[in-house]
Amino acid sequence: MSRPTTGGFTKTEGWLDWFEAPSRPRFVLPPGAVDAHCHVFGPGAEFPYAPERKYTPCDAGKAELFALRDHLGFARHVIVQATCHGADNRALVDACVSSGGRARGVATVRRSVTEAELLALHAAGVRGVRFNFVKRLVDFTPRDELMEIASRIAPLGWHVVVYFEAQDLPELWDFFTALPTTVVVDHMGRPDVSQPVDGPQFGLFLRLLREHPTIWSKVSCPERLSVGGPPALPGRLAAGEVPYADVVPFARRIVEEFPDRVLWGTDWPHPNLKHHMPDDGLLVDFIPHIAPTPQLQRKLLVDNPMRLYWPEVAC
Ligand code: 0GY
Repeated sequence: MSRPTTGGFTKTEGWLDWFEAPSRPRFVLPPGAVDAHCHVFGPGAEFPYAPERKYTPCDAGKAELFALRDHLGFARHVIVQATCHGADNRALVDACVSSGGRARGVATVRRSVTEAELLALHAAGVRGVRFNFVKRLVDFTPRDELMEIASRIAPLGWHVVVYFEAQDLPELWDFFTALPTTVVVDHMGRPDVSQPVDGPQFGLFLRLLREHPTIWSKVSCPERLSVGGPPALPGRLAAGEVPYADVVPFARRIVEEFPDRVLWGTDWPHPNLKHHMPDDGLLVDFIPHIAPTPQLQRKLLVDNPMRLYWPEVAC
């Protein structure tokens, strides 16, 4: 079914809307689980998309996000500013404020942001900023501007979320390791999962985590990273089928070696997927394959995100 983008915005051609009726996961999430990476898009009529955006998504507002949270069984979520909203965080702030304390945010800000604006974002629930280095999504921002922003948000206790592609890690290494905050890497630094898990590309990312205990990783987005593609049948798994099996060794390696520095998220509403839209219920069923014990699941889904986003709440 088509959900046209509103507010005079037309979706990017070929845009895939989110999965209409996600299955109920077989994996039962631990109480208090956090979806630590999701987005809101607009709606464009209320929260216009940024002029500098590289794509125009379908509208995907807070009501649909909250419904998905409840359907999948999450207690809380972390809403990450998507590039289609640039540094206009109003949709994210509105969702956080409307969530009754169940959402935190990761914003995008420019060098021109004022102290009062940062404090207002904090009051709304923002706990981090996102620096995006994926060239198809953003124009280049000078590193000194990003470093200045990082030094200004550090006293608030915020962290920096970084999004980049694996081939760019060598060039970004010195910048990441100089950041004065905790650094959270989106989607495992986007490894090429057709390369060996013990190969040099993923090895470099593991080395980054080993040598820098302030760097964390989201073990998210198997649907984006998989070369093998989605499960054969929409909405259910065949007997013994592992969803996005080719991504499992990568994510599991990180979870097992760095259990206290990993986060997981749905990435709903899944921007820029060209070939298939994942069933979010099956994405949840990916979790026990990468975090095979209740202890690892609890760290990944509850303890770690709570420490980073809700430190004031005792788990
Ligand atoms: C993601 C991935 C993507 C997009 C964005 O902010 C964004 O536009 O993050 C992508 O296209 O790979 O995490 O949502």
